[in-house]
Amino acid sequence: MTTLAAALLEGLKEHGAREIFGIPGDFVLPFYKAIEESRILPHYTLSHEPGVGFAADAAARYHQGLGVAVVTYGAGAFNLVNAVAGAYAERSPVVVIAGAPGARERAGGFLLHHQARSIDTQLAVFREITCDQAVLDDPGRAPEAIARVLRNAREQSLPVYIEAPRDLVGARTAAVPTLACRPADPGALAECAEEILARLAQARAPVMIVDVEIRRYRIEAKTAKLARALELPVVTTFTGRGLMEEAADVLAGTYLGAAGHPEITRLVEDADAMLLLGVIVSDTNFALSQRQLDAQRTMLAVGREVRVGHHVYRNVPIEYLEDELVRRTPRRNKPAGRKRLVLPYPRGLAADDRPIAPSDVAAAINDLFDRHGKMPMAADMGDCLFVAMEIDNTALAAPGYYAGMGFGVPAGIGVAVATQRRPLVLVGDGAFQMTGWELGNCRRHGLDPIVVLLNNRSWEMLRAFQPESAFNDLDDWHFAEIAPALGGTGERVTTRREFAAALERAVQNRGRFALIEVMLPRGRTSDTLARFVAGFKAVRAPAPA
Ligand code: TPP
Repeated sequence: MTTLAAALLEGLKEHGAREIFGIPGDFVLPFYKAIEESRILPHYTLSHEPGVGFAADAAARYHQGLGVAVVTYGAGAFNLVNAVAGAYAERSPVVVIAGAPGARERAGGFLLHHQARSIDTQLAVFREITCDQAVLDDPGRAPEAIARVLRNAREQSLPVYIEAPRDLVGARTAAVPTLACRPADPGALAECAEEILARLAQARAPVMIVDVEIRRYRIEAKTAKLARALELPVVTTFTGRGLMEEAADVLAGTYLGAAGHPEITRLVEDADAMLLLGVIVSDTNFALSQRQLDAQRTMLAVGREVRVGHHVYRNVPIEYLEDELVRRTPRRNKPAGRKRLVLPYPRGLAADDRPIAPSDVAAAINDLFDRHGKMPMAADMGDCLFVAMEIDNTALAAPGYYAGMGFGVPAGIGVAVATQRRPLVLVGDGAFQMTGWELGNCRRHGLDPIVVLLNNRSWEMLRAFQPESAFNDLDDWHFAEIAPALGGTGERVTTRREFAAALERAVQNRGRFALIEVMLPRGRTSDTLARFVAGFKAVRAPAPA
């Protein structure tokens, strides 16, 4: 026998959690005490629950286990909703553990502080954005409920919700069993693989498109092996940017439709068979296509389901499908030797006294990575995410589909904790206004991210869509000056020479976060965002009468 709190913590660890992010409150204080005193998992408190959620999400994306966010009832949990919605949208398995009133309080007749409508409104809200929920109000049944919920988080790669009433965290209970993920239905698997291979054999110009699930299920290497076996060129989606960093021999680049490199766009749009693995079929990934994703040429594996044309195969997890496809593909003696696409990412930035343009940021970072090796990256929403598309394909956590601002800095903290490496964060000034303060927690936690803040004093991405609106003008907050007070170093740079030098200094200077505030003119975006906006406007333009 153990306590409910210890059983939950051990269960989390067994199912792949490596750390906890959170903010305590009275309804979760007893559980927080157990977190601290048991030392089962390390914990990191941050300043605001959205940051907690983003950090847990990014950590899950990087270490491919479970992210954990622990918050108090109501005020804490509701503050986490947006981050968990984003994790759901982008299939990141974040475990939300929320404190809750105890049984006596529930029946006491008072409205309870932090309560919104009914006591269970919180549970109802999280039902919408998690794939399974457990309320631990019965210590006898709790281990089984925890096991089911954690298995589902792993199996579906989606967030789950666990509510821990504060009067029961010390109750005696048994250990949480570890339930294995359910395997594929063998009949469906065989038929599905056969149909896919038959279609690929007929195809003149097939392509493989990969997205977030292949990282969530730790199958990037397996996917590369499949691409080699099938001799398929591979592209990532926008949300999948940074995948298969280690498989440069098969990965051509990122498909951005009208905004992307024309050769990659042709590879996808001229394809007569597309094998989409773990792909979120969203507007950010496909709206700029000149051609519909018609069922005729599409084979899509996502969410343990495979659609081939109009056929749907249920209970076929993607990793089983990939193994089966490799198993059924005869090995050729001599690979066909397809010509590899080598895309020209900008580099070799002139360190002169000209003002910095957004795309110069990408060139300077490519140069930095050439000199010192790549760093794991996190990016926010805004032009910074399009700048990231101009950096060599590098592991990246970013909200490419949900597109919520405020992700970048706390995600960088999550990446630093998950990888134990120094991350590079890209963020705009609007997004930094939302969650940049979380940098103040780096010193306490021994983290030293490099943050490149693109300050155009503007919600520039919105201006790009609607240039006539003055409300997109922001003030100049002089962020670099705030950095020392938060425990880091700050530099404001305006020329390309200053920026290159500041990046180099940041790399040399370990032990505290480095904030480089890159001053950019309003009205100027990266080349990739400019193409994205133009493509988007063209798609939305009314058809000629
Ligand atoms: N609120 C949230 C949480 N997420 C959003 N995506 C938006 C609002 C709408 N939005 C999209 S881009 C953007 C806004 C407000 C402006 C981003 O500004 P900034 O971070 O400075 O980056 P920039 O566009 O200037 O590159």
